[in-house]
Amino acid sequence: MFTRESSPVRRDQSRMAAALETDMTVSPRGALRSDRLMAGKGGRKSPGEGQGTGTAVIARAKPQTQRPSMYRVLLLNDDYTPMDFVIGVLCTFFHKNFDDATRIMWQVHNNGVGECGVYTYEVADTKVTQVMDHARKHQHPLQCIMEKK
Ligand code: TYC
Repeated sequence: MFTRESSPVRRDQSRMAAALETDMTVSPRGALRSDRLMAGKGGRKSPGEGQGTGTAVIARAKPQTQRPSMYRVLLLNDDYTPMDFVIGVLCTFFHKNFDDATRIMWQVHNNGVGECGVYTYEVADTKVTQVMDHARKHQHPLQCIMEKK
């Protein structure tokens, strides 16, 4: 997903290194401040610099993290898979308690589709594979799919 150079950790490390070399400080929330800004109007000036205006711009660094895309895992209705098998799937693979599993099973039975959970891509994909393998092993036509939120 990230190259060595573009990884958020590496970028943060190089930002810290740059700040150290140029007399800048890095606040925990990402703001960059120079020593002069911290000192205010009477602060230290570099040689040859005129009188400051007393105003300063503080730039907030771009956020360094991004939230992953999320995926719904769905069960589809069919006419043959036993209801207690579906409830078992919801308890085993989606960690639902019996009441929630029963409610979701009826939702699928009545409306054709129901949500088992929302996960990142790899977790959702694994759940779909586990449920499909389990249904096939027991010779039920149960279908489990994922869709991007
Ligand atoms: N419709 C099935 C039946 O009447 C029950 C069922 C519920 C099947 C949910 C699949 O995802 C499903 N036995």
